[in-house]
Amino acid sequence: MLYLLDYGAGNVRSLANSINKLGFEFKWVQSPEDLKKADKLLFPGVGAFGPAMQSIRDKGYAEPLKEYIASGKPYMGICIGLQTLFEGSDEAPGVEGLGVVPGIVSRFSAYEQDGKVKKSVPQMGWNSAQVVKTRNDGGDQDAVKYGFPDPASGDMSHYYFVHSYRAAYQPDKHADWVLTTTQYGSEVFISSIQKGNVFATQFHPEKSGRAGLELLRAWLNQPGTIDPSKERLLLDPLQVATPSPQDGLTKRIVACLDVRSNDDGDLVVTKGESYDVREKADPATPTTQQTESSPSSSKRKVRNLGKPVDLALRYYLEGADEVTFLNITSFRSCALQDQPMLSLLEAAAAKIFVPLTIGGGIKDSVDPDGTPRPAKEVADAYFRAGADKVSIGSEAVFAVEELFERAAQNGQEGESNPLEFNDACLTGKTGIETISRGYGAQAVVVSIDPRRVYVGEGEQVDAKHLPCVVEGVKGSEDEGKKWWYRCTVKGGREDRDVDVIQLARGVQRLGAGEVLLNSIDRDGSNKGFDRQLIDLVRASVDIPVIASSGAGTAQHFVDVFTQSPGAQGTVEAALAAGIFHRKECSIDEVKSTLLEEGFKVRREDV
Ligand code: 1PR
Repeated sequence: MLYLLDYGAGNVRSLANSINKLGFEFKWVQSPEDLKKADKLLFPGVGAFGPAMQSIRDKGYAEPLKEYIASGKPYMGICIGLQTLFEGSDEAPGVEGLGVVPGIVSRFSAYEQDGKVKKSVPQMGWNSAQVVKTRNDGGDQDAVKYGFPDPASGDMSHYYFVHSYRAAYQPDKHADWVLTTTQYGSEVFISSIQKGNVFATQFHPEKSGRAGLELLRAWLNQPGTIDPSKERLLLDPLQVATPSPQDGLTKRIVACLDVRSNDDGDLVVTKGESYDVREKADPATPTTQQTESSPSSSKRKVRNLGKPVDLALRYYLEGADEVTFLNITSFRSCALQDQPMLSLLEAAAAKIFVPLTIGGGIKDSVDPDGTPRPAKEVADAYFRAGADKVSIGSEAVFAVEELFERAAQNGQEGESNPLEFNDACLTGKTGIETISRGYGAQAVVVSIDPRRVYVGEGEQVDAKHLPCVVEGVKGSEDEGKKWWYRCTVKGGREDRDVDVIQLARGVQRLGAGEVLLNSIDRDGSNKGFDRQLIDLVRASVDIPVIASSGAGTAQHFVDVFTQSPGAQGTVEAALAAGIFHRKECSIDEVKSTLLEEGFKVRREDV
């Protein structure tokens, strides 16, 4: 019997879904005794090294786990399930790992080439894996193990990685453990290990589309104990440790579904222009400005672009690297009571094997019966339903406002960069902090809804927002204009006195792992992404940034992924909604154009 070890820290639903999809059955490990009963054991892990090891020890799993591994029966670890096999991790100094593989896991460096090149940490996205070892399994000399493509075939499969810590590849220590290596920036790390019955991947096969499912299928189908003496090295491990000029990380294309109830009460995918998701008013009806909250809005119908799960499945099959659902009216209700979004997510996670993000209403709330629901509890429900990341909008702005207030109280008023705020400014209680602690920074996205604030001739901008002021590019429609980017809450309905740089840095300081950068001005405009906004935020933080709002053509994706002169890097992902919903441009067309322009993208027949 196959057993799955859920130590209670992460989203194991997706793995369970993939196993079901492949036609296998499994049981959950409920007690240390179950580890003795298992014939095959899978240890998936998201989250952080410290809490994972702590939980394994508290539940009495550590020794039985080591005994199971020593028994020769098939064992597979995923992500933290790989890292815990090592002796320890810099993520949790002093916490002992299982010590099966020699070495200590450590953090990616955010800067390379003497600080000239910046790379985002965590590594989030699709990267390749180079097989460096294979097994002579009695005849088929070059059989490649565990579903990885044969290195000689030229097949470049991609797998989904999301991690800040990695086991750097050290040939003297790991030559007989390493199965594949992967390069991020100039760092070569172990992306999978295998020795005898032990197999583990740093990436998430359950989130890696067809390539990942093939890998899981191969492991699930393998007969039994493996004799390590029959394994042999295929390549020279020393050679593999030398970085190539470029890493294999692809640019991610994210399909976004804004979800809300329409006027008949059905949950639909909608799409707005500058966040107004209702049909345009009859031109005969005079209105001043059409906004979602304008008096005429309720008379206009909510645009209905389709059913959320159907549309999400279409995007998965068309090659989306990620799918994001945003519950855009969540501010009206309590998310935990909002069962339709939970069941929507459950249905999507059963069919879609790429990362799913859910946003809207991830905040501290109170049930109608008075039961308090901290943001972490709301997020727990979404992770259990199949989310890989949660996206926080309004609450992130409030949390950063409070962060600035505490910094001022703590004598840091002279310091304007939240990345420099000391630990005394943190309460550890905000949604970003609690969710990041429980699930890891990579599981926390902050969705920013900024709006341009134009500065008229002779007008002054508050000194704190001066770093955020930009001028229109010569020759563009903005030439001669000056503006800064103000953050909003409640889907653009309320302005706050926080700019995008303050917010992006503040949320990174609180523990967010990624920024989803929208633009109210560009939303639904088809004019292309707001490059100045994106460069401003990209240069302010070290975490990955997803560019969003305004995509109208495949060329717009090329533009946004092309580094601006003088910039240290560009975004790693771009999101679009309208063009995909209206079939004006397909995901495949975007990827073909990017490939033609020399960008790395993931392509596969799902
Ligand atoms: O504040 O934590 O409850 O989260 C609410 C979430 O809902 C936020 O992420 C916020 O961005 C989103 N939201 C709220 N109102 C709207 C709206 O449209 N009325 N949608 C809204 C934001 C922006 C993108 C859109 C891109 C790409 N939509 O999601 O998909 O702009 O569009 P395009 O490619 O068609 O230009 P909380």
